[in-house]
Amino acid sequence: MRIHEVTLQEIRMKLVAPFETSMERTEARRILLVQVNVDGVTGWAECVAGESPYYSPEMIDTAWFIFRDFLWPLIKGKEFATANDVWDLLKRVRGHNMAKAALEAAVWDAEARQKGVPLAKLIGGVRQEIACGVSVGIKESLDELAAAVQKELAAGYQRVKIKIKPGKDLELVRRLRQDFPRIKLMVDANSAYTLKDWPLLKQLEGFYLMMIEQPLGWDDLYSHIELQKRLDTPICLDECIHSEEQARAAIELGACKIINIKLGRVGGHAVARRIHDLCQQHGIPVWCGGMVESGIGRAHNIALSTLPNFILPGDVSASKRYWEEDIIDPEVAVSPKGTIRVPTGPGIGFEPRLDRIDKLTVRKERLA
Ligand code: OSB
Ligand code: MG
Repeated sequence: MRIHEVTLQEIRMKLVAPFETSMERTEARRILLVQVNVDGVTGWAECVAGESPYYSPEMIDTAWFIFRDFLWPLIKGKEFATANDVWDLLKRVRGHNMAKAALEAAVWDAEARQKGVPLAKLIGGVRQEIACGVSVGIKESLDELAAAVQKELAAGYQRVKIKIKPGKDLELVRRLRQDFPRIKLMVDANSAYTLKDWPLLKQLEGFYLMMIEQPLGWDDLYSHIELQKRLDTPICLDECIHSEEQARAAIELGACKIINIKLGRVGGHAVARRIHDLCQQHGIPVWCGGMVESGIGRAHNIALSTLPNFILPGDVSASKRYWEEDIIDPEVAVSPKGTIRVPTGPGIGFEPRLDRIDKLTVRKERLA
């Protein structure tokens, strides 16, 4: 296989409602889409880097720059046997996993399309449908939060994650447990606490949460090890797990009991699968995280979620939770039991709507 041409394009999409975390409030996304031409077959992926370097050091502009000036020259003109080999071709560049993942995942889509098989099958997936949860952002009031959760439960979602931050934590969870005593509930702090806050995090244990996601520093395994020793509730790591080596260290050192795998954060399907396998060998359940993706990123997340150890509901939810109109056909829909059916067509199994994508495009660059 050889990549003959790459197209980068930035689209702007307004969210149906603002999404607020301990890091920032987002009203519209700037999304980098990647199209590769692999031996005449087109593959698509989305770079999940955000508008700011607040979740990870990467953001859309660094991703675009690294992609064009460093990743593309490493792979341009190179022959490789499968998409699984792309990661190694890029290894001279350190970090920039979201940029690498976008390139790698687009090649996986092209390979699956070229072979006429669903991407889920090609990466070793085993499920026909995946279990869905939602990530609910920070709201103005407790009533507003409870109403938002009620709406998601009515739509069928199997578990609810809420975002928390200092000052907006215990009372949120207390209120939701009052209104919804039996739901699968978890919290995500996006690194808003330090180890000194452990007594407060300990108090959350009274509300039988499924897990507490990334409470402490984005790159601080040590503090999570110390915290997990003091908590019975499982810690789930997100930001900290950006490589197979970090995953191994986190598992062996007891920094977490669950891992959230995000394609972009770990650098693509090949590494995601290796982390998945490692977790499976150690009895660590995984689930697929989200990055407020358009349909193209969402489609890759659906494929990833079909691997056997994705046994907990992920943050992969319906297009209409985010967008008035998505950029794929069909849109991602969730059943009343909170599942998404895995498409059976070749590649990601959803067709990018080229006319709509072009209308939303604010910047486009061809690399050849
Ligand atoms: O921590 O999982 C996170 C969104 C942006 C950055 C980080 C996170 C999130 C989410 C949203 O929780 C998940 C989604 O619905 O796509
Ligand atoms: Mg998270």
